Amino acid sequence: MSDIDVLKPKTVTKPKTEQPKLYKVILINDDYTPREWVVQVLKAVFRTSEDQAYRIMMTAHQKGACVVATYTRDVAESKATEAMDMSRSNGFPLAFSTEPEE
Ligand code: TYC
Repeated sequence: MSDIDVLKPKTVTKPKTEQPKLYKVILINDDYTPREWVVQVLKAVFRTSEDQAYRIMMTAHQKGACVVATYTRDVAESKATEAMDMSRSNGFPLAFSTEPEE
């Protein structure tokens, strides 16, 4: 056995698994959806408290849009779709978009 073999490390370090990219779900303001409906949808789909939902809704109302939360791509897209489908079924044009985090 050469000296080199004796010095070989006995453990192999596995490369760390990459963190999945996160996507923001963004609530978009409009002039038609009632504030109460926005709050209900945020609570039901995004599991926010009443307080958080009210603040997110008011931020979108005043600034035009507000980040609701971040998720993996599939979860972000399905929550945005679920929230919009619920709103359409009830006659409201409430919109959400998704975009990757920087
Ligand atoms: N602007 C709406 C109203 O005055 C309420 C609202 C808030 C709608 C936030 C959408 O993302 C929204 N009735």
